Order: sequence, then C-alpha cells, then structure tokens
Amino acid sequence: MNRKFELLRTPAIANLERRLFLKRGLSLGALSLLTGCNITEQESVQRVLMAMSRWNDGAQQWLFNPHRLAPEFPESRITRPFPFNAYYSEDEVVEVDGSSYKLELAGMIRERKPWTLAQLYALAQVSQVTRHICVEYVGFQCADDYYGSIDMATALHPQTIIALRYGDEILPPKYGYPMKLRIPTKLGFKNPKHITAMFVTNEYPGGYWEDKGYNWFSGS
Ligand SMILES: Nc1nc2c(c(=O)[nH]1)N[C@H]1C(S)=C(S)[C@@H](COP(=O)(O)O)O[C@H]1N2
Ligand SMILES: [Mo]
Repeated sequence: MNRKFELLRTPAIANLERRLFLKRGLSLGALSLLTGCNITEQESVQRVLMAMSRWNDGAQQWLFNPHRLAPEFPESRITRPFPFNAYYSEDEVVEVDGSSYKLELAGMIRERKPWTLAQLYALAQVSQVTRHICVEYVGFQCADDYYGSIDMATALHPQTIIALRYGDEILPPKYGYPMKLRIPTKLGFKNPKHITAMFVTNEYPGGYWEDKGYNWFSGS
C-alpha cells in the first residue's frame, strides 16, 4: 500500500532521529509506524517491540542504514482510499483542537519552546509517496509442532522457495516431506520443514527457536 505523506522535518526532530539512530539503531520513524498500525493486543505490541529490539544487533544494520532510501512512487500508485489503522475503530478517532494545539518539546533539546500549529505550517514542507508496511509477517505451522515466521520482504525474496523436491526425488521425509521452506539468506532454523499451514498476519507469530531466545531475523 502506498500513501502520500506531507512531511515537515524540523532540525530538532532530524537531530533527535539521528541520535536515536546512532545510539540504538531504531529510528523514530520505525516506532511511529508501529503505533499507527492495526495492532489490537497489548501483548502483541510488546512482542513486536521485543522483536524489533532484537533486530538491533548488527546483522540487520542495513534495515536502518541512514543512507539507504526507501523507494518512492509516482502519484498514480497511491492507494485510495487508504485503509484506516489504529487500535480502535474509525468512529473513535480522537478529536484534536487545532487552535489550542501545541507540540511540546522535551529532553536534550536546546530550545524547548512548544510549537503551535500555525508555526509548524509555516515551516518548509516536502512531500513523498512511499510504501506503508504495517507489520506483515508470514507464519508457518509444521506437522511436528515446529513453527516459524518471516518478514514479508524475505517471503517475497526471489531465492525464497517452497521446496517439494530434493535432487531428482520427491522431498524425502528427513528433509521435510512434503514441503520445506528454503531460504538461502537465513540460518537453518528459519527453514521450516513438513509445512502444514501458512498465514499472513500483523501480529508477531514467533517461532520454535525464536521463542527460546534465538534472534528472529537470523539472516542477511
Ligand atoms: N518442522 C521442522 N522444521 C525444521 C526443524 C525441525 O525440527 N522441525 N529444524 C530446523 C533446523 S534447526 C534446521 S538446521 C533445518 C534443517 O533442514 P534440513 O534437514 O533440510 O537440512 O530445518 C529447520 N526446520
Ligand atoms: Mo539448525
């Protein structure tokens, strides 16, 4: 889904983003993306945040590489109407009074003066047409109680395949008959065998080893 954002970026926000970036490898943008998503259970939010913090171990640096730009799209590719996402329904959207609205600034910021909406509108603006990815996992269940999950980008990777055959034979039992997910960009445990069900979800499904503490991303 693509959506158009009218964005403003004050030097203070850009600086805060950069600091978070360098210190924790997690951008403000990634966090605010999460909160805008259609995640209903508190527990799954916690699990997503835990999963995200586990990404932050160097192997996934490319995800948050400050020099890697997200793809941009022409106006014709905008999804309309754009679906509503929140932890409540659309008729419960919070009402904000723009005339009294103030953006408070706090923490290690030199100028902590709140900004009014009029002041914000007066700043230089940029626009972007970019893809909104809520969370989007693909989960797998296996015949032997094994289970696992991968991000959508990995699922759509050209070398991620469902293996039904091994060499010249039907996939043998020990390698996952009748179906094994083969992901050459990931560690062995991310390749579920004997798959009986696949599902797409926005709630972090975890995995057999991941839920015992293994790194969820475990790949390149
Ligand atoms: N269903 C199922 N899938 C699984 C496992 C398992 O125990 N059960 N083990 C994983 C691990 S740890 C590895 S290394 C690979 C091994 O796959 P292979 O036997 O095809 O080499 O399968 C993965 N997929
Ligand atoms: Mo493994």
